[in-house]
Amino acid sequence: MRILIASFCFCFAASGWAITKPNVLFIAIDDLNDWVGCLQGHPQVKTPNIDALAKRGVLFTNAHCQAPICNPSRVSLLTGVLPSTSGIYDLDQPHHLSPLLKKAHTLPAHFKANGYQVMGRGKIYHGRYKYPEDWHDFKTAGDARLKQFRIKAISSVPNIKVRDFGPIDLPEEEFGDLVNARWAAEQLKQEFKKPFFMAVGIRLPHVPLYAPKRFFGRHPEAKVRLPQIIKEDLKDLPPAGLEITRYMHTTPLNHRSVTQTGNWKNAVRAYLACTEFVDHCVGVMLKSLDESAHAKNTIIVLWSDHGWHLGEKEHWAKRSLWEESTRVPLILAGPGIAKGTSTRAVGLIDLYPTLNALCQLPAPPQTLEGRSLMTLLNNPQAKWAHPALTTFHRNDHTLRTERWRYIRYANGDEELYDHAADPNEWNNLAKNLNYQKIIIGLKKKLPKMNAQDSPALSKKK
Ligand SMILES: [Ca+2]
Ligand SMILES: [Ca+2]
Repeated sequence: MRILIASFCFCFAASGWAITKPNVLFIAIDDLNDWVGCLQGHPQVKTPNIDALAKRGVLFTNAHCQAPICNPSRVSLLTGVLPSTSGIYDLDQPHHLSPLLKKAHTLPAHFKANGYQVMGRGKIYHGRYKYPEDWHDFKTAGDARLKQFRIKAISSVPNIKVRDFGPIDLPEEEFGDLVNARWAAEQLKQEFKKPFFMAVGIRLPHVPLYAPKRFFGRHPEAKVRLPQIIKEDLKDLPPAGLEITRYMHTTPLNHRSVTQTGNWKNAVRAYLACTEFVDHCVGVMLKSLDESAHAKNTIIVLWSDHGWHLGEKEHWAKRSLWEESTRVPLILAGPGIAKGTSTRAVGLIDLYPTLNALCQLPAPPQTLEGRSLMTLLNNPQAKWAHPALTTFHRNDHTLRTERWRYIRYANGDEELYDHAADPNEWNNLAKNLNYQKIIIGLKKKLPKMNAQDSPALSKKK
């Protein structure tokens, strides 16, 4: 009840005392792993603005995406429905083609249907459909960053194209992420007749890993620290796990190419620089919010759609069921939210019911499969018995609890890691008989339903 009351600001309106619902500033980051200061994923990254945000709300240090690639992760978060229920597992399956989600409200649509002013910029939905009907005001800014690799690659990795990385000599004002952050900063100075839901989707550190030069200057190549890996790490992986590490071998950004051309440090450096540029953009928005009339009545949510490998398990980018791909930054701050750190295993899918609760919105037409995080927003270390589920294509699943990661691939292959002893997931315990009880217990929590693939764009005329 304490939370409920605190979530509202009582103010005097012309008609008498009225309840003003909290605003929502919804910051989506693309492909940001745990290389954020407050998550301690990399010892050199400096993200003072995200860290400051974490201190004023609840930082979830064990939050996971529901799919380790953009579209299914975002659809799941934005509709509150698991990939294994919707059948949306890949990039080319927009939610409007899903029979199950036809009548669903996405988060922006739900806020719009319930009296909010709904605005957005940048990447919120994945893909070419922008769903303008879900917003009062939505635009995508151009991004000069997307021209550079077509003109000339910066890195020396062969055929790198869109996966290129390095500093580019363009004015910061031409980076779409800063354009969008400044748009949000301007909007936040305005008054609104209704409570607002403002979504800003930041494109970096998605490839190409280009950031303004000054962000690279902070990380001289010689001083860059590589992620910790061990030589024999792949030896205890089952065939399905090995198959995943090989996926990226068919793209130009693969471990052999990066290491044989001497680019590992350069790539790590670019990811650090891009992440710090993202943090700068987040800071632009938060500074404006703090100086605005909305400072005290705005809930801030910051999340990333999945993580990213930079050589761990000889793997690059996303598309795995390991910690590097599933773990994401997740922070909620604002009225009605305690300050603290939660180590409970939670999912991005929990955001929809959480925002519904914080803003007292009615249930949407679809059945939400996440759980409201209100208990943890009140007491970050409250009891929480639920594992976080991530799915990669049909029936390849992983469950993360506070201690364990259990992976079960569609062909029955398994991996089990004990994070209490092995935070890098080096030692696969799935075949060790001492852990069979743990596996049996976790296996029961896998989804009972594994929906067939939802229609894909390429299959529809
Ligand atoms: Ca992404
Ligand atoms: Ca291993």
